[in-house]
Amino acid sequence: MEQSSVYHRPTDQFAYPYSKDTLHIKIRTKRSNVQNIELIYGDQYEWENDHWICYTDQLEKAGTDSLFDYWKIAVKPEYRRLRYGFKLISNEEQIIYTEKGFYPTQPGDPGLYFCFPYLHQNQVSHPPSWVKDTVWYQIFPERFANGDPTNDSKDTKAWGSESPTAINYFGGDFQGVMNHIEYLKELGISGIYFTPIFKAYSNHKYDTIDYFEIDPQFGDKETFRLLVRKCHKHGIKVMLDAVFNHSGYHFKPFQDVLQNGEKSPYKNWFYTSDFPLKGGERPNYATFSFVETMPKLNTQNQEVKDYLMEVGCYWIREFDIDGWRLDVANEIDHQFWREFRTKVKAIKPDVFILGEVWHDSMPWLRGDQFDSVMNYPFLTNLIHFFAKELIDTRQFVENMTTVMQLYPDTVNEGIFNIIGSHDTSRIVTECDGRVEKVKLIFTFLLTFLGSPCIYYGDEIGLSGENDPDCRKCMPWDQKEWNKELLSHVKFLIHLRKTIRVLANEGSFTFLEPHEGLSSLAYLRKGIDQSILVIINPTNMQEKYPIPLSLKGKKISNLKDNSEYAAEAHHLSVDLGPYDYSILSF
Ligand code: ARE
Ligand code: CA
Repeated sequence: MEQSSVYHRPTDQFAYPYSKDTLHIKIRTKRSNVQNIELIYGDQYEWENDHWICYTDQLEKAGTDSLFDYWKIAVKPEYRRLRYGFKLISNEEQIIYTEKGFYPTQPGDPGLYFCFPYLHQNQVSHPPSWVKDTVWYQIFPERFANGDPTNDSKDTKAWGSESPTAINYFGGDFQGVMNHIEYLKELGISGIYFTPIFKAYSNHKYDTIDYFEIDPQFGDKETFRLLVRKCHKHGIKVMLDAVFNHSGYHFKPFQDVLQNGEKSPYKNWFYTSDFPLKGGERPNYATFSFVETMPKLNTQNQEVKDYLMEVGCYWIREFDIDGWRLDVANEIDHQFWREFRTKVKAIKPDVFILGEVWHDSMPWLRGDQFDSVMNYPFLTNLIHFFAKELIDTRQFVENMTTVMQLYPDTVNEGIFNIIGSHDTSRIVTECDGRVEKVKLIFTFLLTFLGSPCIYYGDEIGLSGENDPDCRKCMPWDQKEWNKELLSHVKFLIHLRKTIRVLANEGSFTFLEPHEGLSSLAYLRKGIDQSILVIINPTNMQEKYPIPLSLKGKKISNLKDNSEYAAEAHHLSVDLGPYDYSILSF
């Protein structure tokens, strides 16, 4: 047995409260090296005649990636306290793994074992319950629809008349969103994530001038209030973009430091050392990236904290927004986010806190800071597999398992899955215009765990290279739409909203890919319904033998509502090129 690959720590994704009385315990072993694992557990204070009372239970294999097998068990400690260890069983040996090391036989001292000291109610952390039922739609307000030409800036271009650049404007605004609420309703989305809407200098608004004012190009506070009310009336949640890592160049406190240098009362609002401030390639003050017009805010400064906390509370309190997406969230200190969570949750307990972090986000997902993160590693795998065909099905399953195993199940239930954003090239462009691939990517997105988000225009096949080309005007001339893709997306959203198993009331398991076949299959299992999704990512026909015993089950293919009872034990499904099946039984 390869002991050096065995890994567990009683924290993060390896040990966490799942509910008020249940703990999840996970452990990782070298792939295919251990055949079986039993949990040895008990209460360290429970003894009988000098003998520690402990129990054993079987762990299940939760997934496999290219390096490891992941094992999991849910356990309900009777007294909310847990001491535990693992009995690792391979063909040739079995060994006991405890916090203090490996033992040939089960030690009798609970002090040697791992410890989950006490399962407190306030340690149980799930994203707000509505998030797992939400299908999000990301809107870049400048480019969705121009509903009010009176607020257009002077050099606004005709809608879609030219390619987007870092500096041109097309007049998108809140009225434009309201004019198309029926479109959004019909699409079936139930949450909108707006990129920044506060008064700012650029067309992307990530360079804030005033955190308490709406940008006049989008409308005013009354229009925004109307927009939120209209969204809520249609069952659509509203999430805004909090740009707290940095301000814009014209933000008054920064302007004051520019003018008054050392004498400015705001000099500690930013990371400055020498004066006067100097911009250029490498400004003498901290910035986002090296962008001189985005001075980094000192979020450890109490005045900055007070100011930004009030921003976070104000838009919830006064406009009833439902969530915050946190820009460059990973570059702001954890203490700030802990205080931010406490303050905004005090105003609206089920407000959604979504961090923009492109990498392993466990340090922010312990229940004390973010509810969720934008799942860019998810997107990377989809592009490598479906779009670029760089990896085969087995590798995709393994890479996606690696991503899923980064986090506790409680996080995965609400993780913000994306197939594109305003910071990435469009999914149809990543697929070189192959809409049949885009359809499969949407199929995966909308039948996977988590809270899916559609970047505006992806549903009608809008193209675009990376920023700024991925921010084209939404075409409202339906002749420019790929209507077949649109109806496919609508169908999937409808499925997700009507089948509880898909909206995270079901578990998720990848099925072992068949040797010689490319089809991808995964199972969403609920209490009284299972959904088996099978996707053929190739341009060849495939007959996929379902490796489940379905004898006697009534099966319906939700794609075409065909029904059949499984006579034989095993069923095979015929898949055309770039085809899929969604079987319910
Ligand atoms: C402009 C240019 C870009 C250029 C950028 C950096 O258009 O081509 O790359 O400057 O110099 C906003 C605007 C952008 C603008 C930017 C700076 O929307 O158009 O870009 O301001 O003026 C990293 C950060 C992540 C950040 C991205 C952009 O980790 O937080 O970079 N995303 C947020 C917003 C952006 C916004 C800003 C930050 C600034 O979503 O829209 O940009 O407020 C890898 C790394 C990631 C990296 C990612 C993208 O995957 O792992 O960390 O994200 O690449 O570069
Ligand atoms: Ca306008």
